[in-house]
Amino acid sequence: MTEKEITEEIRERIKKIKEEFEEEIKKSKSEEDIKRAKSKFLGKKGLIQELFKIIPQIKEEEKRKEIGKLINDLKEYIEEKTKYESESQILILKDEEIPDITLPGRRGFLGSLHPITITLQKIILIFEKMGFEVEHGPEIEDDWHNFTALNIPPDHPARDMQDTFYLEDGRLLRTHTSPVQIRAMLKRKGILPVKIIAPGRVFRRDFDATHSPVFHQVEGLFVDRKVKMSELFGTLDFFFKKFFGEKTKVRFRPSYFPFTEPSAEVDVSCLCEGRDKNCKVCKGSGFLEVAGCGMVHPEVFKSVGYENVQGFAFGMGVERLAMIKFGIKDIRLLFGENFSAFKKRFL
Ligand code: 2NL
Repeated sequence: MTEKEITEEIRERIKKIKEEFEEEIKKSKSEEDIKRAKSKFLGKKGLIQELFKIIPQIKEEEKRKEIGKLINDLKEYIEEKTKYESESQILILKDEEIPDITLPGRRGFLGSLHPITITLQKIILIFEKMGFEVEHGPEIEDDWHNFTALNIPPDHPARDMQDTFYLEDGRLLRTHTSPVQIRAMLKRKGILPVKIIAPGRVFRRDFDATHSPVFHQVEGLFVDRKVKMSELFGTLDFFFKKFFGEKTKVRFRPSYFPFTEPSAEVDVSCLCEGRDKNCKVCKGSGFLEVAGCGMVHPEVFKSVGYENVQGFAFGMGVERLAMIKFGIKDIRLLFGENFSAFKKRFL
């Protein structure tokens, strides 16, 4: 063989080996396949090493350099390519893993607001339109803000361990949002009018079909130089007509709370309008109790240092309003783990 023939043959072999390598890579389906290809070509007894062994057969210096460079280039190419391929293995899917892109897409799940959130937002919006400001306060309270300032004496049953969650240090989880209003009056230092609502989470040791240990309340407070009880009645009448519908009748019954005098319970007319004597919602009475209210007790004003003022206050349970509005009979449906079943039925 002449020198020329030898170099031509080596060139041909380099080309073949490159083609063989490309074929091998194409067929590779796993990291293992690529490793095998790498050692076949780059290993100690690999095809590239075999090529290098031929070089001394070439006598001509120029040709030797040229062929050496060709083999080196191929070696570098195979090194780069196998490195790249094994790094991109993660993108190589087995046949059974290849997704069927002709399938129609799955419908996404839509989020929705919890009925308590919907109810709270509705209550807040109505009062905001009447000019009430929203106040928030701590859920962990002290005895003074939650009870004493509200004219609830130390021996009052509301303070009983059976009703209140106490912390080891004597503090407690607020049993109503009244302490928020006490704090708001203190913060305002007597600047009038005070026209606020306090929505929020409250806690009581009570759990059955109509009671949850964690529930929500909205309380309201209006304080000015002169405030009449008719303004209280008008405010709540307006609110419940907006909340349940303009046809709703609102009625007030005398009642008792330590923090208001006089005090009243608030009833709204049932959807059955009293015509269904067997109505399960109002039990045939035609009315549902939805709130408590009254004129702020002078002792409460004394606790916060307010003089020569009058005021009204009210409180309502958000879960109760939501249960009436959505027709939910068991409060546990609102907090249970099976909330999706609840949504299917009520939302
Ligand atoms: C109910 C009764 C009520 C109040 C809450 C209140 C707050 C202050 C002063 C006076 Cl700072 N009163 N709040 C008054 C009457 C009734 O709630 O049945 N709630 C669910």
